Formats: sequence, C-alpha cells, structure tokens
Amino acid sequence: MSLSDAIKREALALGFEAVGIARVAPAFPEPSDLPPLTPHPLPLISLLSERLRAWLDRGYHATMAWLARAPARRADPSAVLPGCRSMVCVGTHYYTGHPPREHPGHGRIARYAWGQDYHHVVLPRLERLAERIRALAPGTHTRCYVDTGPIMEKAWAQEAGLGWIGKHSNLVSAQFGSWLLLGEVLTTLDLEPDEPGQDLCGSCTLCIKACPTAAIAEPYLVDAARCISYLTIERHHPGQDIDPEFLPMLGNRIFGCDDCLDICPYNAQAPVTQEPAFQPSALTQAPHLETLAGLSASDFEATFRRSPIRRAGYAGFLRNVRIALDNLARSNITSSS
Ligand code: B12
Ligand code: SF4
Ligand code: SF4
Repeated sequence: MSLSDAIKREALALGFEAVGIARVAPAFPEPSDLPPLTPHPLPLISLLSERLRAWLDRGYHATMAWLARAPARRADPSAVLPGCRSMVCVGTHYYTGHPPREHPGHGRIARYAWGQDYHHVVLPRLERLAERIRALAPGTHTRCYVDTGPIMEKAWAQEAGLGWIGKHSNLVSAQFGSWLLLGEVLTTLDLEPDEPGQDLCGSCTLCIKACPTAAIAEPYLVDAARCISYLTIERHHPGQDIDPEFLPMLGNRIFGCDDCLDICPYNAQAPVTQEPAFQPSALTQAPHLETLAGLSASDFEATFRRSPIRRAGYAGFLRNVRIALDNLARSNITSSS
C-alpha cells in the first residue's frame, strides 16, 4: 500500500467521511526553471491569490478585517508551513436528517450549529491524523486546521477531489451534498495527489435564486456583507448594527443561514450522520423566540458554552432574536389585515 493510501485509510478509520490529497505546488516556478512557451492555466496558489484579492477589493469581506490581513499568506500554504508539499483534506459530514421545526414563534438556526461546536469535534481528530502521518513518515512536519487558519479550505478540498465549489461558493460532494465541514493537514511530504473535483452545477442556478438577500453576487462569488450568515454571526461588535434594508429579509433566521444549501439538488440523497455531537437539541431545532429573548447573559453563556452560537455573543444573538420577533409581529399584522 502506498503512503498516500495508508494516510487515507487512517483518516477514514478516525471517522472522517471524505479524504483526498492535494499537491501544493509553488505559485511560481523555481527561478532556474525555463519559462513556459505557451500560455498555461495559473497554478492554484496564484489563482487563489488573484481571486482573494479581487474579492477583498470589492469589499465583500465587510468588517471581517482578519480576511484582508496578509492575503498572499492566506493563498499560499507554504507561507503557513514552510516546505509544505501536500495537503490531506478531510470532510466531516454533519447532516442529521432532522427537519427544522418552524412553528410560528420559533426561530431558525443553521444546521452546522445544531449540535456541539464542530471545531471541538474535528480538530482533535485532525491532530490524531497528523500524529499518525508523522509516525508513518518520521521527520515529516505537519500543521492542522479546521476553519482556524489562513487556508482557503474549499479550493483545496476541490483540488483534493472531495467535490467542487458550487455556485453558492461552498464545496458540494456528489456523495454528501453540501453538508461537509472541511479540515486539512498540511505536510512536508510529497504525496500522490487525487484528481481535482469536477464542477457538476451545470446550468442550475437554484442557490442563487434562493438567496433571500441576493448575496451571491455572481456564480461562485458571495458578497459577505449581504449574507445572512455574516449578518447574524460575524456582525456583532459594538456599533455594528444590521442595515435596515436587511431586517425583513432575515425573517426568523437567528444564527446563520442554510437557504442556498437546502435548495441544492445534490442534497436530496444526502446520507445521515449518527455523530452524537451533531444531533440537535429541542432548543436548536425549534428555538422559541420569546424564551430566548428572556435569556440573561449568564444563561446564554451556560446554554451555548459548547455551541458555535457562542460566536455571535450575547448582545448579537439577542439582537437577532429581537429582529425575528419584530418580523413575526409584522407578518402577524400583515396576515390579519
Ligand atoms: C469567511 C468565511 C465565511 C464568510 C464569507 C463566505 C464566503 N463565501 O467567503 C461568511 C460569514 C459569510 C460565511 C458563511 C458561511 N460559511 Co463560512 N467560512 C469562511 C472561511 C473562514 C473563509 C472563506 C474565505 O476564504 N472566503 C474568501 C473568498 C475569497 O473565498 P471563497 O468563498 O473561498 O471564494 C473563492 C473560491 O470559491 C474561488 N473559486 C470559485 N470557483 C473556483 C474554482 C476553482 C477551481 C478555484 C481554485 C477557486 C474557485 O474564488 C472565490 C473568490 O472569487 C471558511 C474557512 C476557510 N478558512 O476556508 C469558512 C467556510 C467556507 N464556511 C463554511 C460554512 C459551513 C458556512 C455557512 C454554510 C454557514 C451557515 N450555514 O451559515 C455559510 C455559507 C455562506 C456561503 N454561501 O458562502 C464551511 C464550508 C464547508 C463547505 N462544504 O464548503 C467552511 C469551509 C468552514 C469549514 N471549515 O468547514 N463563511
Ligand atoms: S447563506 Fe443565506 S444569505 Fe448567505 S448566500 Fe446562502 S442563501 Fe444567501
Ligand atoms: S443549487 Fe445548483 S448551482 Fe447551486 S451549488 Fe447546487 S447544483 Fe450548483
């Protein structure tokens, strides 16, 4: 068995549902290389660097200033792990099969936040994988990330063959739909790369049409400033109000948004995960708005201690709940008049 196959077997044995390997080639050929005679597709790192710069230039990162910090480093894994030659990309499936229970008076929380914080589930698993890689190939250097570092995870996952970047800009897997959380082990090993995933979106535009705020500015490009996920999760610092234009569009969404994912035909056959950490509680599957509006800061901390919802902060989350209650009141007035 090749080293690459042995590493993939370890990843599956650790509980990752999807695994593939991407080669991390330098953005520019070594100075000693002859320049190519004919135009050729840009190496992935250069492509990512250009797309990231264009995205930032348009201001699509909104107030997420950390995305604009050192963009060249974000596009180039060897700036993060010197000598990085390969990336072992993994996917963790989180679709539980439960429908959201949207009774009147209840809010909606994005599926990835129904259970425990996935960082706590995936990162220890990734660290075990890195240990096993180092045991299989002593002297190798590794570095692990799951949404925790300057890596453009979706593009590398596509490069490693886990799926393709859909028009909503998330990675879609023909097997698991959009419900894969991504992580990776960077390594100095030269591993056998997998074939990159092929784009299977075709002429479909369902996700673009489903977006309540027209945040998918063009296929494969999301303007975070308009995305409900950004508005309800990231925009929570003092003085960061939500523009009134968006308030009615938020509807009952109080943390994140799945509309562009839910509509994707590749999710119709998505298998169901049994991972206990991702199963919903009554509170996350059918969050009662009035109950949430009455939470004190310490109730919030205790309730969401191990949940991704903590990221919105008490003030941000309560603001979202109040917007949903206002939207509910407005819709009650409209339906009774
Ligand atoms: C910042 C961020 C956000 C921001 C911005 C979203 C965005 N689209 O960039 C906000 C807060 C809005 C957000 C929302 C969500 N996020 Co988020 N987010 C990230 C984060 C931290 C960085 C993404 C990034 O670099 N954006 C910058 C832009 C430039 O990059 P980009 O979207 O990747 O787009 C570029 C590529 O798609 C590329 N591209 C397009 N086509 C092609 C084709 C090829 C061949 C190549 C090479 C490149 C390429 O060009 C685009 C720019 O022009 C990643 C984790 C990570 N480190 O990667 C998680 C991550 C993308 N998020 C994730 C999730 C789950 C979500 C939500 C679904 C959560 C929710 N339910 O509310 C939503 C989905 C919204 C959406 N439609 O994108 C997952 C996605 C998993 C997956 N299967 O793809 C990630 C990977 C976290 C993780 N480790 O699992 N997120
Ligand atoms: S997460 Fe919601 S708001 Fe953001 S792009 Fe998708 S559908 Fe639009
Ligand atoms: S909804 Fe259609 S366009 Fe969007 S990601 Fe899925 S297949 Fe692609």
